[in-house]
Amino acid sequence: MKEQLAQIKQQAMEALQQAQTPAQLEELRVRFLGKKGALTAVLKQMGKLSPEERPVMGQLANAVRAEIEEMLEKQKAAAHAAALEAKLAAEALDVTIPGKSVALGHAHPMNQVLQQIKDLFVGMGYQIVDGPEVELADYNFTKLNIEEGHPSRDRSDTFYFNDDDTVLLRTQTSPMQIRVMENAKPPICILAPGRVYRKDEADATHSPMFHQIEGLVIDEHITMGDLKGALVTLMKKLYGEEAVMRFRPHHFPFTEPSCEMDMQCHKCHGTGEVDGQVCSTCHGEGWIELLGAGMVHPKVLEGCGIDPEKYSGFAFGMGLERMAMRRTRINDLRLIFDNDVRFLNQF
Ligand code: 2NM
Repeated sequence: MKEQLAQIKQQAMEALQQAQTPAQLEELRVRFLGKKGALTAVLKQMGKLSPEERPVMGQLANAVRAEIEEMLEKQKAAAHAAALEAKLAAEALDVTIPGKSVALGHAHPMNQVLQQIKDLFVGMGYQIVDGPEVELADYNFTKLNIEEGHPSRDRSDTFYFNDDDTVLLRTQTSPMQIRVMENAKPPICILAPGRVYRKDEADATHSPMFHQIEGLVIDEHITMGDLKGALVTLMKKLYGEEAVMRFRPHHFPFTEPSCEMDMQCHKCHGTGEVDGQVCSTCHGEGWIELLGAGMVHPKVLEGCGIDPEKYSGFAFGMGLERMAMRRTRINDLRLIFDNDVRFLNQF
């Protein structure tokens, strides 16, 4: 019996040493200490012992039970600690790992320039107007003093929708100005930005769709001096107070007189040369063409129901892509339309 108890103790200790989970430990408790367990089975044989041996074996059996129970508790605590340790390791939150950065977008260079120009003109009291891209030839050409047969009405230059050439994709935003002049009484002070369309093969400087901004001011006593003031103010805001401008005579059917405005090249300061080489910014011209403008033709005013004897006005137009290309210093128009974020992220 003494050997049996020693064997139970040894088996229990070995098994408990191996056990890892609370479930395994509970199974061992039942196997060794339970009602049908190994120790109980030995105690049931106590009756066969002599009265002298009984208390000795009883004491021994109790000691074995106490030792197994102690080991059981110790292993339970260890299993519990191990489980907690594993749980903590699995749920570990490393607060020192760098966060995931969220890429921030920004306005396209075209929209940056558009917003800047709109802000400037709104500050000078202009209203922004918006209108149809599908226009009547009447508004796109005739009312702008561009008669039938004029080369700019040619089918090779304009997207027409029908055979009689009466409906088209606007080639400029000026039809919007006609619409305003027909419907509003002076003073008129508007800015018309938007898409325009011309049949051009796409290359580094041409696109069949591009953007224009046109302005129009009509009131009593408006002169070429007002035109110069507004446009020089705009360009000095865009290019800096030190920018130098010049006006050259030009011709447009819808303005008389007409002019073009240039800015002195900021790279070669008008000389056309940098270090003995032809200036790459103005191609040796010394000047950079910025926009076209003029005093609205009396025939255009009259056609819109505005008395040219009482009112006069100036108008101007510029290409937005060219403004954006000057600002970003890129020389290929297609980069503006590609929308490659690796390119756009530079601006
Ligand atoms: C330009 C150049 C010069 C212009 C004229 C008009 C209108 F409708 F008042 F007659 N709108 N825009 C104009 C004048 C446009 O673009 C280069």
